Amino acid sequence: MNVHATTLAKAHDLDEQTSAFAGDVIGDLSQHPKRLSPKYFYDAKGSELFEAITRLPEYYPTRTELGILQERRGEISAIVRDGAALVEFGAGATTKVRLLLNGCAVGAYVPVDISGDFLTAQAEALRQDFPGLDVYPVAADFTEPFALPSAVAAMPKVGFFPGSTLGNLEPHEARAFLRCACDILGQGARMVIGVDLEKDQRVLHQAYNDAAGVTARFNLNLLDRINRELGGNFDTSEFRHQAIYNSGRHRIEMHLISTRAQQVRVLDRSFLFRPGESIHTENSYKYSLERFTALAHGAGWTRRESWTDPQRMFSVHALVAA
Ligand code: AVI
Repeated sequence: MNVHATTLAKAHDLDEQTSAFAGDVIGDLSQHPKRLSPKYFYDAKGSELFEAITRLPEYYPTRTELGILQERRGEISAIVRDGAALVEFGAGATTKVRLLLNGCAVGAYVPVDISGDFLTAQAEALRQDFPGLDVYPVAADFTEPFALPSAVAAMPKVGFFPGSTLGNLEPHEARAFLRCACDILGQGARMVIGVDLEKDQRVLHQAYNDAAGVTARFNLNLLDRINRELGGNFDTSEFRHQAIYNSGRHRIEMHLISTRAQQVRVLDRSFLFRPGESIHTENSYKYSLERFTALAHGAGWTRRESWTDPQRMFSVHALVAA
């Protein structure tokens, strides 16, 4: 816990997770420009809204990646050697990993996620559907170093990082994550990773500004979460969702824009907003095959194979630890 969070925990009698959230929110809203970390999108409501996003007609990444995993399952399964421990970084819905588990004879499945409750439920569902599969959940922040369970020590390792979650990390964080994954999985390890690609800006714009307003609700839920968990008093009707493509930086940026001058309280702090002032909530980086290859290479991985859909919207890569 940082100093800020420790002080808040004492003053407001918060548990460890809530005080870390409070410390980050207060620190980030004190920045110029203001920001909030996208890792806080995923409370129960936010996870539900994200699942709804993945089913939107405009949001192509999920169904396109699933299509590639299905279409290329023979080649992708060949990357996952028999008896390997499949380590999934950030365990979301189990749809994608089920595709791999169906096609491979893995030795064990190791889902790694910060949310212990979610992991337990997910592990239980997989044990039921794949009797005999050894599942060893690890409750950890996958962007930080963590230890693999000793039961998988002797198995070859294959990382799995679908969904282009890599794109939500800043490029230096993405490199650090890939380097850390390489160290954790060890020499000779392999990795299957999904990465969203650069494309027509109109397609990107629609994917993050859907007509039904689900992405807007997902973005605004962050303010609701601050109200719920930190006693904030954000009036969410006075903020609007904005997603724009920043072509120079190859990323979709999500913002919450204050529609008027206002003052908002979070715990015992007040924050002033100018009309039109933004809280920058998320970046979603889009890669070219070349830029992704260079990023992986700089983090100790060699790209062995890549698969895309016919429209080259999304990519799945097999990496080998150099
Ligand atoms: C989880 N992540 C890869 C999503 C993305 O596309 O960057 C999160 C998201 N944000 C808005 N829509 C979806």
